[in-house]
Amino acid sequence: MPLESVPATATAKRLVEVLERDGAVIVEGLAAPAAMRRIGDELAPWLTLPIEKSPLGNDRFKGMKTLRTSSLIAKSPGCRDLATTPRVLEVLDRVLGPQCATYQLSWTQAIRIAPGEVAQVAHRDTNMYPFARPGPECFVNTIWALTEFTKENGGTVVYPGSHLWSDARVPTPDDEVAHVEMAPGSVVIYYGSVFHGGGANVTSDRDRIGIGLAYTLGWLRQEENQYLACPPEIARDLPEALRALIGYAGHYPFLGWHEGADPALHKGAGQRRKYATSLKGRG
Ligand SMILES: O=C(O)CCC(=O)C(=O)O
Ligand SMILES: [Fe+2]
Repeated sequence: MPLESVPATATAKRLVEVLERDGAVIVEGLAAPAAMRRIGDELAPWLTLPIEKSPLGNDRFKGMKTLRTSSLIAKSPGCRDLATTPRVLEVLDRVLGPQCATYQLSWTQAIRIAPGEVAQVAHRDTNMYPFARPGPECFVNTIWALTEFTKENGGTVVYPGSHLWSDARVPTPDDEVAHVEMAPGSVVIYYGSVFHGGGANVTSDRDRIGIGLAYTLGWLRQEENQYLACPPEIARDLPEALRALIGYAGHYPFLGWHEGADPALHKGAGQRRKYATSLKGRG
């Protein structure tokens, strides 16, 4: 079964409607092919390494024929633009916004699945947090197509609707799966609570490369250590909104301070956003 694909003109409200139903949605052509080519060039020193040189592709979960390179905000100015794509931020405002005052980048990773790779084990990215499911969303992932994604070359596998499953339920061969098929510049947005995984690459000669940028609530620990991935020497020159998204900012009321002050607020610049709602009593 295909996952619903919507055009880049679709509103954030529409995207969230599909996300609430399926846990995932494809947005076609949200980035220009030229922007993706630029990212490919910027990341070429890492992406063109032989698979065996990947520091991360060395177990069954990360893949034996999968090359992963992280720290994308530091490595690729083009990825900075992807991370702050307005339509994606509008979706995050709606999905993560109610659970936090501000959300943040969680992990960044280019994932190259080479021919012969087997399917990654289906999982929920939210399993790293001890929240009961189903429940309020705390994690949203985006994977942008740098190459074409097909069922054959390892397009992400998603179990539509599985974000609504209870903690006890895991995928079985009887469950319906969707294969993410999309052109370079398109993006699949999915909830961290939806079961998914990288697909098997059964081609003989076509790598699949995706740019993964994930987001989480501002008061949860980020998956990738963003302060090591993008140290102050680099972060200092980034646009303020991006710097705050990485985590160089406080979260209401006083999380993440440095020398007693919110690192993102200049003297007299006012207060950071407060919680919109309280989670107390919600489950
Ligand atoms: O590469 C993909 O399509 C998905 C990767 C993934 O889900 C993960 O590494 O957590
Ligand atoms: Fe995942």
